[in-house]
Amino acid sequence: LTGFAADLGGTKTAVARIERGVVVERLLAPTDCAADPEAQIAAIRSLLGRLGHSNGAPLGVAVAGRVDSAGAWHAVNHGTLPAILGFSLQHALVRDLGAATCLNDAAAAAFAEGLFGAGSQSDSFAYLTVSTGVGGGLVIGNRLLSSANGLAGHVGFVSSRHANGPCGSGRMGTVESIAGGRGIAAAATAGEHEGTDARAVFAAAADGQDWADRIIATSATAVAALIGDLTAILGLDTVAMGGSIGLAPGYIERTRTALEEEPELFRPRLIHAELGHDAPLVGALAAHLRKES
Ligand code: ADP
Ligand code: BMX
Repeated sequence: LTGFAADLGGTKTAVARIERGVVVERLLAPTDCAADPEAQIAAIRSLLGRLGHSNGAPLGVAVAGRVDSAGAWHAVNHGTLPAILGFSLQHALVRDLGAATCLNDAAAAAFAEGLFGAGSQSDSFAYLTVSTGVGGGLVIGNRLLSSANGLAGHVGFVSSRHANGPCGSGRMGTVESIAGGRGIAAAATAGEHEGTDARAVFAAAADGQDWADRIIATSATAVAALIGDLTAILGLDTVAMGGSIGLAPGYIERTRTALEEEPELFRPRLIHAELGHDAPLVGALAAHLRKES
C-alpha cells in the first residue's frame, strides 16, 4: 500500500504520501466549497505536486459527494459543494494526474477501517464521519456496500426525530442538518451566536457555556439514534467514528451515553476510527490498488 492519496471534504482538502499503509507526509488546505470541479482538481494537483507526486503514480482520491459507477461526481448536499453537479471526475483525474481511482470519502474510510482498522473483525460494520456533514460507509460481509448511483451509505440523509429544518439535500429534518458541522454552526447562528463554526461551539462548550453544550448534545443524540436505526436495518456489530467532530474530545462519549437509551440489541460497539483522520486517505489508495490489481 504505497502511493498517494487525496481527500476533499466540505471544509478541508488533505493529500498524503503513503508508504506500506502508513501516511508519511500530509498537507492540508481549506476547501473552496464554491469552486467548480476543475478548480478542485487543480487544487488537489498542486498539493500533490508539493508531495512529489508525478503523473501515473498510484493515486486514490476520496471526495465528499456521491461518485456514480461512471465516475461522475455529484454533491448530495448542495449547500456544501454547490458547483459539483455531475462532473466526470474519473476521466479528469486520469487526464490530469495519469492514474487515479475516485470514490466517496466516507466509503473510502469504511473500506480502510474494514480492511485494517476498527472493522477488521466485524461482519456488519459501519464507519460514520461527523465532519462538515454526516457521512457513512457500510461494510457488510467484508464487502463495501455500493450502488450504481453512488448514494449507498449516505446515512446522514436519514430523517431524524431531533431535526425539523431544511437540508441541502432537499430532504427535511435529516441527521446531517442537525448533527454535522454545518448543522452545528447553523444552530449556533439561530441562537444568535453569529459566525460561530462547529470548532468554536466545541470551544464554547469546553468553556462551560450551556448553549454550546446543548447543541453538541443534540448532535450526539441524533447520531446515536441513527446508529440504532442502522443497527435495526443492517445488524451492525461495530461502528467506527471519524471526522473532526467525531474525533473531538468528549464527542464519542456523549454519543455512547445517548446510545444507552437504546435496547442492548440496537447498541453496537462504538469506537474511534483506528486510522483516525487518515482513514479516507488510506482507503482511497487501497481502493485504487485493488482496482489496478
Ligand atoms: P471535512 O468535512 O472537510 O472532511 P473535518 O473532518 O475536519 O473536515 O470536519 C470539519 C468540521 O469539523 C467543521 O465543521 C469544523 O468546524 C469542525 N472541527 C474542526 N476541528 C474541530 C475540533 N477540534 N473540534 C470540534 N470540531 C472541529
Ligand atoms: C455529506 C455528503 C457526503 C459526504 C459526507 C461527509 C456532499 C457534498 N457530502 O453527507 O457525500 O460523504 O457529507 O463529508 O454531498 P465531509 O465533507 O463532512 O467530509
